[in-house]
Amino acid sequence: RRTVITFGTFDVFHLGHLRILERAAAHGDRLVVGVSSDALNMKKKGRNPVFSEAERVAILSAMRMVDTVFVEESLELKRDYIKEFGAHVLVMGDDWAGRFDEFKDICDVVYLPRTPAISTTAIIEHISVM
Ligand code: C2G
Repeated sequence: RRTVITFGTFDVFHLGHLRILERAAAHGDRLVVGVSSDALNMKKKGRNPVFSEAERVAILSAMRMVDTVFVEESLELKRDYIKEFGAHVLVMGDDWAGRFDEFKDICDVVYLPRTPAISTTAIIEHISVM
């Protein structure tokens, strides 16, 4: 059984998120998703997410291709999370290309192309000018 792990905020869940989860799931038999905590998101992006971590966890947990969801508290814990969940492959969008190559000693590391022209920021801007 091959376990895939991926990470993200998944705020204002959109088609780009759906597509990367589908493609990540296709790399194995079990998909584990680390969802950024509200505090980690504030650190990464300097703003509160639209949806709280509890809401984002609930949405991801309901996805049929997602088997396990946990809250990612820190970017520095990635190696521990990979080991804890026994992941054979780490999948991320290519906005993170090269950034997680240090984990190639314990699992495969795959970067997938992002879905073009869709982002949480663009959605927020679109709604704010309506
Ligand atoms: N994504 C995508 N296409 C888009 C938008 C996002 O494929 N149009 C992918 C990203 O590449 C990422 C995942 O969806 O793999 C989640 O995106 P974000 O919520 O923006 O994740 P991020 O905040 O970058 O968190 O430990 C790493 C992180 O916590 C990543």
